[in-house]
Amino acid sequence: MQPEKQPTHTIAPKHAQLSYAERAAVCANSRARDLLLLMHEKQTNLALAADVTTKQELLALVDAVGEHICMLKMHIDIITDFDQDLIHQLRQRAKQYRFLICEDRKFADIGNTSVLQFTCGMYCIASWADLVTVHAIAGAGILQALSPACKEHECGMLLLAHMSSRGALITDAYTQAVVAMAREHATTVAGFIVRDRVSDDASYINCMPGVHLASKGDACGQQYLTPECAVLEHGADVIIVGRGIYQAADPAAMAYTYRQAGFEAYLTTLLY
Ligand code: S5P
Repeated sequence: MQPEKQPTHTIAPKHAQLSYAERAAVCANSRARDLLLLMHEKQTNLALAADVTTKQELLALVDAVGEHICMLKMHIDIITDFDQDLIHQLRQRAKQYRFLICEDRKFADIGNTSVLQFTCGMYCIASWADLVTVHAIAGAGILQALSPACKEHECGMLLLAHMSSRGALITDAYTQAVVAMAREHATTVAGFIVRDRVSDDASYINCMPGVHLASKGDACGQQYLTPECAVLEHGADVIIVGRGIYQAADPAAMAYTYRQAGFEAYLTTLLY
């Protein structure tokens, strides 16, 4: 099934933009380029937040929605029966369905420790992740340390510029400092995790979690936007959807619905 190609929205987007393909041509980071090209060719800006806790559930979910997503975002440390075969199977599926794998590790320690967390331990994230999430809270050192390690392992960093949860402590000044730090590491930063687009620099991908079609939030402070609102009003390039998809009665059909909503909203941004 392919999504409709013609936009159906009448809301004017806040952020007119270049197409994914045009942006891929100006990316300094190779993973950002890969992701934008894939989004363009596969016609999807949907990322799945696959927060399930067993290998079987994860692989079944990926088989159900793989054809609809551009990125699989995972928390590998919540899998109770993790083994190396899981990584092997996920990499196979990433090739088969064509998506990038983001390990949402949210590195936040001093640089030296973050590199050890990235390259060592039972998960050995550096050996399989295309993208990883990073908090810049520790200061410039975390990026100075992670950047060469990411380059060596051909992994792109997504910096947390905002958080979607109510009462998040991130201020505007913090966000601006994160964007400035990204400029120092243009070849290894693929983009940002945002609530509102933080940079009109076409080479960075603005990834937005906290997206749900039917809910406004959860009991623990999560806050949701609809896909249309995320893309048209908040400038998302990639919408990240978890429970909205994997808790649905039919995750594949729901992923298709989110995919259509997200991609049509993107097409609308190209009209302005
Ligand atoms: O600010 C954030 C950043 C992230 S990466 N807010 C988030 O919700 N996330 C992640 O997005 C979170 O860790 C989870 O994996 C996903 C949202 O899941 P959902 O079930 O609420 O859609």
